[in-house]
Amino acid sequence: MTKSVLIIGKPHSGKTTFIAQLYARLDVNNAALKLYKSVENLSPIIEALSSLSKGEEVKPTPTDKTTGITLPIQFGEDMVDLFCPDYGGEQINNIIENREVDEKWKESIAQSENWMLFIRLTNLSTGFDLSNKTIKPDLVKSEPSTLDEYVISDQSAFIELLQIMLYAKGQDAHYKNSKTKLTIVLTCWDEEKNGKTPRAKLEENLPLLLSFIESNWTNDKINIVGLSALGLDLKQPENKDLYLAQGSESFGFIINSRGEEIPDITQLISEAL
Ligand SMILES: Nc1nc2c(ncn2[C@@H]2O[C@H](COP(=O)(O)OP(=O)(O)OP(=O)(O)O)[C@@H](O)[C@H]2O)c(=O)[nH]1
Ligand SMILES: [Mg+2]
Repeated sequence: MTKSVLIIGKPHSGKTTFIAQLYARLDVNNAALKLYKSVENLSPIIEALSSLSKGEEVKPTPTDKTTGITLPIQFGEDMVDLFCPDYGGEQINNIIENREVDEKWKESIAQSENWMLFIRLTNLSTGFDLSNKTIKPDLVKSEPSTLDEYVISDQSAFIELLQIMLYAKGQDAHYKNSKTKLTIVLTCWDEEKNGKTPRAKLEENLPLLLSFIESNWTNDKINIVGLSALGLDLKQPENKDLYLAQGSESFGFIINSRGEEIPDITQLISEAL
């Protein structure tokens, strides 16, 4: 059986890091999910794997690059060939800006019944918000072009994106989506400092998005989780040493919907399928 998990994420949201760490973990055979044979083509993530093995951060994926790897996973009784696409996150910004999906994206959207939306809360742009701006009188008198250029907030952008994707999928807007499972993944969870559940975090930071999701998906098809694919911040030299000593596959965790920490990132895939 072939399945595709469509990872959707803006630039810098942690897509490539997750895919590389997922493979590293599966490869050492120390996780809930297992590979039933070896991966045929590792070239799309070889650079990321090499960086992580040296305790270094992975490099951004160029915008025009679309790759992905197929992971042959033993999932209970089934053998699932799981395709995880990887691409430059700027492609997501282009979809939102141009309000259209190209043929490649149409195909990916059509083929996948499992979407994972990666959101890095510490990296969100809030856009122009009159309620938290002090506008100086001389600025109001000046030409409109000198005011901030209007850009939509990330919250509105995510809602637009999901609407565009649902349309591309052919979802009837009169009904809640009960076919395509949506996992909201709050990435870089090690940067979050309090013990709230992922849903509470989403509600605090992106309440409109949460409301949109809950109005457009049936409850059994939504899951909101936290992910730290690295487990810690590799910008800290002492963490780099830990990676060198123990191997990148020893790190990373997810936070399930109940707020419990699970030290096995492969379980994100079990939850998303
Ligand atoms: N602290 C922390 N940093 C992370 C984690 N995952 C990724 N990062 C960092 O976030 C940055 C972006 O990660 P990438 O995996 O390149 O993100 P991406 O979504 O593939 O980005 P593009 O390729 O530009 O679309 C890198 O500097 C990573 O080291 C994590 O779990 N914790
Ligand atoms: Mg990338």
